[in-house]
Amino acid sequence: MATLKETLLKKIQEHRPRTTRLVKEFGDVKIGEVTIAQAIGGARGVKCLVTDISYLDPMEGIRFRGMTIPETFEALPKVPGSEYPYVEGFWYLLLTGDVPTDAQVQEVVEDWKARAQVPEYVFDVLRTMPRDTHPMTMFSAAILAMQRESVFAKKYAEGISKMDYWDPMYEDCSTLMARLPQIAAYIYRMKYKGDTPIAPDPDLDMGGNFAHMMGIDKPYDDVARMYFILHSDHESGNVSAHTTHLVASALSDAYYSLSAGINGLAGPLHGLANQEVLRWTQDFMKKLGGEVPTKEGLEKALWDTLNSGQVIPGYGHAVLRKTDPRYTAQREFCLKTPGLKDYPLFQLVSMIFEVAPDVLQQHGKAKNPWPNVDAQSGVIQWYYGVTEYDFYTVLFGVGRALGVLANITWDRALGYAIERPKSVTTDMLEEAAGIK
Ligand code: NMX
Ligand code: MLT
Repeated sequence: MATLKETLLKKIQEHRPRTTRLVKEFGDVKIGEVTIAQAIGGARGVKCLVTDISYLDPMEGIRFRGMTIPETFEALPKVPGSEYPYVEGFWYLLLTGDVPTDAQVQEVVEDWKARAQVPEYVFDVLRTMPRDTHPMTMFSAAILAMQRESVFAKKYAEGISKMDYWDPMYEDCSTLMARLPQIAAYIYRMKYKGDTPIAPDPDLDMGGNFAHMMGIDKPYDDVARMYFILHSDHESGNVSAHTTHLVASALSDAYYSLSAGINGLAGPLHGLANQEVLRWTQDFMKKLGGEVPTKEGLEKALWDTLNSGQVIPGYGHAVLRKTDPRYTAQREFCLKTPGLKDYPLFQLVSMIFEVAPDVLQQHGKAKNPWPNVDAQSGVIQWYYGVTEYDFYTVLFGVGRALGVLANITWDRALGYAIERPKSVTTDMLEEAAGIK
């Protein structure tokens, strides 16, 4: 059996001529134009990134390597006794585009175990930080602290052929993936559970081990697997993926690049929205003395939020124009899980789903009035006892690492250039508009 790395090399060698040909023979072919609104408005819809790892259709939602979310969950080998697949197998799929066999999944499981030992100094760094530091700051700092171990940085300094960059990048990315679950769980237990970290169990897969290190019983292992896979990738233009790609394009290694991407994920318009959703719903329920509100009460609260100039967290999207299938996948998990289905917080989140799209449509600003992934994810965490909602974006970050690290491995394999778009001045825009 070929190893994952051997399979990846074969895929890279097969793919390289496609990229080379496109640039050499068809480099002048236009795939879009840029308007003034796009230049000022966050480059929305500008097609200037390439990835084969996932694609986001506005109406259908995400496909990982061509597969929808249900198809992905269906196709991948499952952990024995679990309903959800190995995260390790999903990593194989993202990197190669192939659904792995059981044996191929086991190779990744074993490889990650061999790389999993988190260096002691990482815990030291975390422990020196004030305990009220946001967990995303801790997570990013822990990743950055490990940069001294980068194989890519070392090989680059020694002098390595451009054709081989992907190899040490793959090594760093695999090591990061193997270590992130323990770092995340350590932050959680140190910060919120009276400083009681739980040692990893080397007999468990990534999702199972994460649940174990969090100190939460089944089916939280399946929740972890589902959560990491759902949050992994959302093509390349979102802030965390784009930032990771941008930083890596300067040939910064995976540690520098992922830490930067995680910092972008920590923004409330991006990953932090899942914490904001919980804060918003909890504040709201508190005002009602813990009662599930009426639809009228909810509608008023939504208008109050909008009228005070704030966004409704968990709603809207820069690309999607329908309900996020990641929202639907998590909603279905709630509906099929006894206890969760009738859980008051889930009922409230479901009621927001009934009321908010109409309110947002009447408000008339958001191009997409439907919920995104963040509107649903916190409820599940809360139900299983992770009520410290500051932590939710760290969970998103462990998942997001899968996508962005697979992407930067391929970036180096295909020799993507340093990213450097061109800026213009306001005078130039006014001249282009014919008003100057
Ligand atoms: N509540 C209130 N107003 C909104 C919302 C919302 N949920 N979504 C968009 N708008 C407003 C937006 O602020 C903008 O207002 P203005 O013209 O005054 O600047 C207007 O509608 C047009 O924005 P769009 O073009 O629809 O959205 P854009 O692509 O700029 O931004 C988001 C996308 C996701 C940043 C935006 O929908 C938002 O702020 N949503 C709430 C935060 C959120 O849920 N973020 C998580 C996204 C998913 N993730 O995990 O990263
Ligand atoms: C994501 O998962 O990155 C978010 O949905 C944001 C995006 O795609 O822009």
